[in-house]
Amino acid sequence: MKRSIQEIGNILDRAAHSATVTQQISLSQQIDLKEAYDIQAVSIDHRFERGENLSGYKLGFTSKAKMEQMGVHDLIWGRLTDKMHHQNGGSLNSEHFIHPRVEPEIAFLIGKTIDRTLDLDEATDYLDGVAAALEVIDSRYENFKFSLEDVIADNCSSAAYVIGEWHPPSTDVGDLDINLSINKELVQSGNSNAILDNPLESLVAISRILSEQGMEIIPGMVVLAGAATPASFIHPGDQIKGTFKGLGEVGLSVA
Ligand code: OOG
Ligand code: MG
Repeated sequence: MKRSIQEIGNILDRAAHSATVTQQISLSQQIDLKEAYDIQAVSIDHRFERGENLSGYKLGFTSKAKMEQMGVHDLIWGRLTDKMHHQNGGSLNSEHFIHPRVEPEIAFLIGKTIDRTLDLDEATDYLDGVAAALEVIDSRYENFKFSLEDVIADNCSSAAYVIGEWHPPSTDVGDLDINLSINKELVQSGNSNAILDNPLESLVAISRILSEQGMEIIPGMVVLAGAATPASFIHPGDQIKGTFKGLGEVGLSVA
């Protein structure tokens, strides 16, 4: 039976809110990219109704490492809310997640409204800061498996994020070595240039995607550029640390 955009959005929000898996949409129904983003918007509206606020945007599959890990090969974008934001060094309650994974990211703090496609050489003019970040992703689908449309509808697996100390916008975010450790064991290592050859290209990409739809990114919002390495599963008791050359450390524990 074909379900409506509204119904699928409701199902995905319920899965996220109750931390229970749901079946991939694409196993029972074809949806196109536009419908997938419409479903994402419906599911996020439920978060807004519960009092969460839009805190920014994230990009996904901006590195080959991520595309290959998940078998999805197109850039995707999703919405972040204030409830997803956790303090640096803070703790994540594992009961609110299904099968969470962590990945290292670069975060941008927006300083000036972005309402058009930026050029790469002006991107930093729109920033108030750059920082090391960790993103926790938690697909609402069984076995963390999805098609491109499935993952977009599921708000790109967005679940939580942590941001390290902000650095001036002029700080070079290219060619930074990144290490991710769990319980002091190195689990992923990479370089920030794995993100579209330059993480600032993620900001250019989201400026184009959103402005073409008449959407703005406003001061105070955060943009996550996408992971530079594959993601690693996390479990209760884990101590997670991301170390970014030039940007410092960012950490999180799992309770
Ligand atoms: C989708 C989210 C991808 C990234 O940084 O590439 C993403 C997923 O892998 O579940 O956040
Ligand atoms: Mg990510």
